[in-house]
Amino acid sequence: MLKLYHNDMSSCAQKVRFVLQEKGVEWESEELNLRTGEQLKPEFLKINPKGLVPALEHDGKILVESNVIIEYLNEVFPDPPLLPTDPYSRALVRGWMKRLDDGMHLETIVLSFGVAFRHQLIAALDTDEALERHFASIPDPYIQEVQRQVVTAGIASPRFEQAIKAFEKLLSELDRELASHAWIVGDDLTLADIAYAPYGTRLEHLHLHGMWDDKPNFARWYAALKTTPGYRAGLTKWFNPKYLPLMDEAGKQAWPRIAELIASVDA
Ligand SMILES: N[C@@H](CCC(=O)N[C@@H](CS)C(=O)NCC(=O)O)C(=O)O
Repeated sequence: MLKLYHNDMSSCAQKVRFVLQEKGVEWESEELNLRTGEQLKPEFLKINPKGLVPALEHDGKILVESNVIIEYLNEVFPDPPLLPTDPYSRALVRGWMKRLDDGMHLETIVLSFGVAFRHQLIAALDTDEALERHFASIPDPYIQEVQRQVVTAGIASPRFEQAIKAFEKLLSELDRELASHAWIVGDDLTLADIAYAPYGTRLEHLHLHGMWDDKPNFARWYAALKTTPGYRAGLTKWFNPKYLPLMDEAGKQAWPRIAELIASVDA
């Protein structure tokens, strides 16, 4: 039995649902409301002490970390294969996935909070003390600090600028890579494409799709990804209409400043 602890809009959960769909396996859904802090309740902290989704339970065994989970699923359910056959290409897929864990996921948190989620937090926690209690409740001290900076200063935060620049460089690199093949590592869909799908999506939801106006290969890749059954079932089906207009509106307002930041990047 497979049970996924997840959340509708969580980027890390999106990639796991994408793989589950590609593999055609049945799974049980245990959705957590991250806004009300269900991920920090003692019963979930027993499953993932970091208080983060996704977590996968397979026949009583627990796994956390989305990239670990999708590799596991690819091994346990080999069809269709989502890793290339030759070792060098497999290593390239893992290299791309590692970059997400090495920083790009954190940069996504910076963008999401800096553009949009900060407005909801500030509205819900309307005193400095309430906001500080929220920051202090975040288990990971690094994420705590990042949230303090971008929730307080938004897109004017130097930390926000750093995140935009990191994304601009990443998208430029992906655009160059995708000039010579259909998917990130070669001509077949792999875990690398699936792992990056949620990040293109988050940028689009934050009204930052202008970031690939000058990146035709990335634009083509992202459009193709969105037509796959895995994307439709793992991402589109779960998009929460309560958040999308807020994210889009906040992004629209932030875009002129973001476009200026992008123009200053030497990618
Ligand atoms: N490296 C982890 C990151 C997991 C993570 O950051 N999950 C976010 C959703 S994408 C979460 O649970 N956030 C809860 C919170 O912010 O309290 C993974 O890849 O699974």
